[in-house]
Amino acid sequence: MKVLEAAFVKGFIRMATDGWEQGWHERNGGNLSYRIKAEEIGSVQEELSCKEWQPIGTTVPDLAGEYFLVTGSGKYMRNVEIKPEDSICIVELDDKGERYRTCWGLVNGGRPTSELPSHLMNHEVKKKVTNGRYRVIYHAHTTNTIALTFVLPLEDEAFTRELWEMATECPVVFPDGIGIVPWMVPGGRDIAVATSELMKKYDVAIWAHHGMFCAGEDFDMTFGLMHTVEKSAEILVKVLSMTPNKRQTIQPDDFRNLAVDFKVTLPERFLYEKH
Ligand code: 2HA
Ligand code: ZN
Repeated sequence: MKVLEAAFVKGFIRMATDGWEQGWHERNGGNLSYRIKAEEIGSVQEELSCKEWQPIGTTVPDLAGEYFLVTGSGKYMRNVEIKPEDSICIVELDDKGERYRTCWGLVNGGRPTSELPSHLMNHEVKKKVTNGRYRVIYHAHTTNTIALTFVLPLEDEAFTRELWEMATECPVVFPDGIGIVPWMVPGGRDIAVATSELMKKYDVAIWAHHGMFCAGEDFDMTFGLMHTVEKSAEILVKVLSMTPNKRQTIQPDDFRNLAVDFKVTLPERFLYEKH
């Protein structure tokens, strides 16, 4: 099968377009990666031709030998649908998880996303803690979430609780909460380590004054998660634009009751009393 005919590639391209249409991907902002299943890579083997090995910039031994579909560095999310073979690529990792090589795509040259270390370290953590279930890592420049990083304390508890309060579905969609990475230089190993540390317990990590990372099982769940968090952030921005004080909101006991009916566990550290 041709790469562009494969269902996982079509799903990847649709998600890139959806993110662009949300306004989350100005210029070359944001990046997407998918950990390809063995049978999926087998189905497109005929079209793969691998270039020379390159250093990843970090080490991901638990991903040795795996293949990923990723967006290209400097490529625009808005172009993924119209010129996928120029905008995205399939990479293979070596047997130590130290190097990658491009096996399809980026026909006009280039490298995988500048955030490859963060993507791969997040994949490595998620593969482990979900027993291989999670396959998608998504980074976007979500406007309202970024805006909140200028006014809320940069603490997991504050972001989780404030975003849970903005829509009843939120604690059900991200019951484990949200982690916050303080401002750091993007693209390198340090921010990758900080983010992947948070991914051990959360599916969402916010990079202060930059954007968001989400992890999930498939394209629908990962896009839906980012969309839900960002929608909630949009509501909070609107509320804070009207008044610094909410007149009424969802209370800690309301969340506890919701948790029972929806069969989710909501950590008590997010249900603190406010004064
Ligand atoms: O340009 O979003 O974080 C891609 C990015 C870097
Ligand atoms: Zn970014």
